[in-house]
Amino acid sequence: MRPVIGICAALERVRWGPWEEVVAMMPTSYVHAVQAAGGLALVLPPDDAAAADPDALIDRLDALILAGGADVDPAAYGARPHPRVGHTVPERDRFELALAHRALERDLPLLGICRGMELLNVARGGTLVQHVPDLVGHEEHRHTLGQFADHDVELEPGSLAALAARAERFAVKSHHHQGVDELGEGLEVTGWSIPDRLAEAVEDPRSRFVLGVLWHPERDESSRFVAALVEEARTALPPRRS
Ligand SMILES: [Mn+2]
Repeated sequence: MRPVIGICAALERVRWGPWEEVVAMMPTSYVHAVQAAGGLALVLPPDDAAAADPDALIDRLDALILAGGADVDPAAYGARPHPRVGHTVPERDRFELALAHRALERDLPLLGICRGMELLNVARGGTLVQHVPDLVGHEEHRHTLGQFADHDVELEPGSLAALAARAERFAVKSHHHQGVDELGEGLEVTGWSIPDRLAEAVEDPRSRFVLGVLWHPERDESSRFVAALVEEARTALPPRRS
């Protein structure tokens, strides 16, 4: 049986062919990374009924990916918007936060990528740096629209992040606007950008597999992060309601 990996869709206004409308979408890089690892990718559009009753959806999943995209609404962590905060999608925030809360309670394997790592931190009560250049003084985590900035990361030896990567220092594809400010409850920082030491990986050592990375492993065929999630989903028993 292929483990079912839910991937939370983005909601964006998109133009293609003769059409322009709001689309629930997911780059195929995420889908292909799941499929290449032997998982069945299920793209999940925001759904207020599922946000109100996340079990109905989580019962059908073996793991969850919180994907990249728009900035999380600062209201979600009690902050006022920074002048440089990007556009936000409250319907997506509502859905993903509800799903993340319940997935964490049920110890469903969870991988947060970029925005997804930020959302994981907010789901655990943490806050975000709304404009990373304020913190590091440069634009090297997102220097060009539509292109990745490459920087190295260093991972804590023995952490889930390092075990998933099978490496402790390597180059990553970075394109993020925000980062972790106050760390969420139960999370530990296990990865840092080089040389500016921004928190780039967080995990919950008390969970089966709860990991967030600020870079884009799904866009890197040599990366093992998505495969590690699929392997965990395949080997473990389905998570139980309680
Ligand atoms: Mn970065």
